[in-house]
Amino acid sequence: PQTLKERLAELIPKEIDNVKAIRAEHGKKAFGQVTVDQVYGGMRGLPALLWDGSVLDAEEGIRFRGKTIPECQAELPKAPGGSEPLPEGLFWLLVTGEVPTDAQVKALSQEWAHRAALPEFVEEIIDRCPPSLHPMSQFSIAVTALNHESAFAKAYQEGISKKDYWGPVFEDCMDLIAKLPNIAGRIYRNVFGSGKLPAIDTSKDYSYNLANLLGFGDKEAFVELLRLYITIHSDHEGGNVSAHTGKLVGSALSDPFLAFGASLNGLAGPLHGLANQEVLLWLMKMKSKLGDAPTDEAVRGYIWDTLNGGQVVPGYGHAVLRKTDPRYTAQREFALKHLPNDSLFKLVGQIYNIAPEVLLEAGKAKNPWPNVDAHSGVLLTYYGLTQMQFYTVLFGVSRAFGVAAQLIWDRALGAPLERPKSYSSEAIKKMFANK
Ligand code: CMX
Repeated sequence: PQTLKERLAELIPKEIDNVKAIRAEHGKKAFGQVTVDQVYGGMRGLPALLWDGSVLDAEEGIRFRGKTIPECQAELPKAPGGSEPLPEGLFWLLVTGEVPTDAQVKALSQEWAHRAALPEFVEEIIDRCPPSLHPMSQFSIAVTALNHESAFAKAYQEGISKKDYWGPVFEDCMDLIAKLPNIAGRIYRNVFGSGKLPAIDTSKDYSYNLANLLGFGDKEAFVELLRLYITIHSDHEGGNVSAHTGKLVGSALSDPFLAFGASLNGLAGPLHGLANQEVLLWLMKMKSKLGDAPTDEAVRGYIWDTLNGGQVVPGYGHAVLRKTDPRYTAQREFALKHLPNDSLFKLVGQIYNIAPEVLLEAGKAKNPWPNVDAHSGVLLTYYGLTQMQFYTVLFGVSRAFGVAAQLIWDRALGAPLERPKSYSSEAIKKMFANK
């Protein structure tokens, strides 16, 4: 079958023409006003970035290349006997906008398996990290160190022409994604002490190998969960902290390892990816305080205590979304199918019925509904992956798919260095003094 790189080589000249035509026709048109509040307010709603893999609608949630999560579940290739989409197919979709064949997905699984080995010095770096260093810090260090092997950094030193950037960036992105399971598996086993890493099985798919490296290869339902998990966590348009950071750093022509290492440092923040760890900690504290089957009143009181303590309710709210996150819904449906009677799942469902009311009554959060992080930990816990400090690493493995797809396109389209304008408060005051 045609490889992803071959297909990409056909698509790039067409997309360059497409962008030229868009800019010729619309280049001088304005999206609208930029207000002073947006500059102080974390740039909410400011149109500022090009991102092709996915677009987020505030009401409906994410679409990957125009397809909703249920559409991806229906249309993307699956493992034999499986019912969740293979992330390999999602990556093909993010990069090309097209649904691949089973054979193309299989070839991608094999290619990633063949690229999966880590340089020895990266293994040693991970092994030297103290188990008390947060898994996300270890993850970021290891990914950054892969820059030693970057095809793009090497080609740049050798004077590669601008129009050819995308080739070695593509190679680096394929290596990046391929090597993440070995990094994640090694960190998990080092930190939580669960024995020696097995070898990658080149006949199996990416999610199986990741599950197996973590010690869960014999649990088919967990492998299915990872397929869904990676798919839904892969991409959430361009403005979120991890995606935007990767794009920004990549715009300096830092190679994909450096760019994605930076993404991971942003994902490690509690308002972003670390929220999945925070949700589980919060749930466990709630359980230990209120018992296994608390009343609605007790749960309501616990949520109020969180807010009154000046803390956020983790897993709720969103900077863009204004409805229940479809990534939450996809995980809820997985739980209804595979673990309907689990007590922690029931608690998550109970909170879903109560937290939005409380957040609305408190009156601050613009979105009282759950996001992706409100549900992921309970699924991982059910299958025995109970170490919540590791959860954001799995988010990071997934997020590489979306960031990598855009890094390839940015270099193919010759995206320039990012350099928005900043102002001091003094300058803002002066600028609007008599207006
Ligand atoms: N609990 C308590 N207060 C919340 C809240 C929540 N879940 N969500 C928003 N608020 C508060 C904000 O802290 C803010 O308070 P201040 O005015 O005192 O600063 C106010 O409501 C308005 O915020 P907003 O415009 O609704 O939300 P933002 O766009 O500023 O922030 C987010 C979005 C996600 C950081 C926020 O909703 C939050 O902190 N949620 C909890 C953490 C979380 O789940 N993060 C994961 C998001 C998904 C991901 O990236 O993985």
